[in-house]
Amino acid sequence: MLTELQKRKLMKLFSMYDAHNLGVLKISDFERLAKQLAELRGWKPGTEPFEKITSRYLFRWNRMRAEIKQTLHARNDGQINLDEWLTYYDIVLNDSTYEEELLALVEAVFNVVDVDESGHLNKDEWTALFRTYNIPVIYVEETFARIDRDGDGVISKAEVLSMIREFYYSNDPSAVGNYMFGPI
Ligand SMILES: [Ca+2]
Ligand SMILES: [Ca+2]
Repeated sequence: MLTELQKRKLMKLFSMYDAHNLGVLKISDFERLAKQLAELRGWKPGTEPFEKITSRYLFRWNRMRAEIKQTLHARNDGQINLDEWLTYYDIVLNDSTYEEELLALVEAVFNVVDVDESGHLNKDEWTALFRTYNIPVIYVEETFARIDRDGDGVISKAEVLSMIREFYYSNDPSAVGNYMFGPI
């Protein structure tokens, strides 16, 4: 069972996907996120990197739809509502075999957002991530400072992966990763 803290965080994540504030997610939300990420690099539809990041988001969409259908016996209405979203995460966060899959998307996103391919994210890149995911940029400064654990002024992939693990899994209200995308 998801804890209340986990639910808060997953609601935040849902809102990051729900760019048009409709309360339901559609495949177009997943496609749009991939497209906006590709635009950070100037990748056009039909190019290999564009199709690669898009296929990762479509894989996640299809995975969610399949789990929801199987668990809730929900008919395929082409949408994912909040209850279904939480049901999906209740399944995958309690199955350790999914951890690698969850983190694979994070790593792929990191690599796209690392526009100058320096191997880490600077504040401009972190800001671009927030814009892409519909997170108010007023939270850039405080989240950046918290996630930059070693204080070297940039966010490493290791820092992101350890924080996102806390975001998904931690039940400790004081865990820094809870707030990696701003208040929950
Ligand atoms: Ca960079
Ligand atoms: Ca750092």
